[in-house]
Amino acid sequence: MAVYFAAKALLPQGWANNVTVSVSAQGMITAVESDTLAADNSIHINGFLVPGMPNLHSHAFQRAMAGLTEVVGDPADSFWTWRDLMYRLVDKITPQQLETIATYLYIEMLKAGYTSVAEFHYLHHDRGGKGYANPAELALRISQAAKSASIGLTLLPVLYSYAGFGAQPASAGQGRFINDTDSYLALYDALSSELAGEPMQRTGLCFHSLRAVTLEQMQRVQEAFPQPQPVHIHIAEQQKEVADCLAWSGLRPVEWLYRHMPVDAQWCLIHATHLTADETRQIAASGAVAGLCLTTEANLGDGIFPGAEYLSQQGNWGIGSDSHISVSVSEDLRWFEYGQRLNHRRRNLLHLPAQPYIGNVLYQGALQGGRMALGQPVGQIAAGARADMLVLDGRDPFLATADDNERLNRWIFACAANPIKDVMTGGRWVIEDGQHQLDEKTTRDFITVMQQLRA
Ligand code: NGQ
Ligand code: ZN
Repeated sequence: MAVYFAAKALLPQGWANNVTVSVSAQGMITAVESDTLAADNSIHINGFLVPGMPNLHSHAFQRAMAGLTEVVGDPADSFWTWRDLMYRLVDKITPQQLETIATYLYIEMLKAGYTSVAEFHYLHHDRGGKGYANPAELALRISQAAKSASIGLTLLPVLYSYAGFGAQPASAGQGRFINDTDSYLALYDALSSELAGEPMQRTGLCFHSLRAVTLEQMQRVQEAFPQPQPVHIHIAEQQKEVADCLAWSGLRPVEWLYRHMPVDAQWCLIHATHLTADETRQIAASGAVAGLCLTTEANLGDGIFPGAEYLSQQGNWGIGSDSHISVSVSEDLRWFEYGQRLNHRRRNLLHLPAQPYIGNVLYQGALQGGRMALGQPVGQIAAGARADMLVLDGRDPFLATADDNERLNRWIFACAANPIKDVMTGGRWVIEDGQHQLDEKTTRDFITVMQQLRA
């Protein structure tokens, strides 16, 4: 049991003063009180205490190619030509390389403010597309990487069977992803038991996209695991996907999904970029989380989620770093607002009736949606939540001179240097003064892997 005292802490209702946070030996917050005096045994937090952010969408291996595809290949470069390059990387990665990349990335995430991550994991088989002796080999590498880094994990093994709407046969580049429903259910079962002993890890259900599965498959998976748990799916990211879905079914992807599946607050709809006004309303009303990956969506030229409209309908949302072209809570949040500004040619669009400060809306909104999407007690400094917390540098000039309403705006919109000094997950300090214990070794290993993959 440890007791922390922070002169300023961000609680669910906003900034509070002189906050005492009690943390159990199991790393859970047992009590939070504001306007307290520091007790003799309390540990003083030197800076501003905020909840760590859940990262609701990650494909860890893609970190290895970040920044390598910003060069014209085809004059019609697009999401789809980027995907061809991504498949070339997929073709090479070994289990050990995957673990190294993920460990390095997860440490980067901690330093950037993410204290838990939902890994949308579809790399299942060996390089020839054959199963490993242990079908969970690669998924367990992800689990091990999260454990080494000490980041919370919601592991989402992905059901991926087809290349396009109407059960089109998978392409050669997709061989490592493919399961049928039975092999998927077996994998899910095996992983859920493996992770049962990990206090900071759990599994969730996941369909790659409506392109990759059939309705019958989705129904069978949901029937096999009826207990409430996260369900993630990529949807309506690209206009071509919307057009193909219309051609196949006469419905747009989000329309199709809501027509056929019981989408509720357990669901996380990744991207959901291309929406009609009705679809936007439907997602908001269902309580599902829109999983926004702002920097990846910008990088891939996807389009802009109707954020202002969605927030005016109290829709749930959170952020993911997805392809990891950027790993930064503040940058992803900033781009949510900036995309809206560029789209509407106005300013200050992501506000709520009782909250005019954009940074407050962004940070608190992403915490809440992230908690839902990960299905873990995270994203809050509150009794019952896991002690996943960040300390922002009190000496940063922008933060030091901000009042309570301005502090998150200063961080998200103004700080050039990363002000995150210390990071706690599950009650343990894992980043201290910007450093992780594994920094040296993991950096060395990551450089080696990137050299190997480029050779
Ligand atoms: C993915 N990534 O699964 O990694 C996808 C690209 C696809 C994003 N959508 C592949 N950002 O959608 O087919
Ligand atoms: Zn994705």
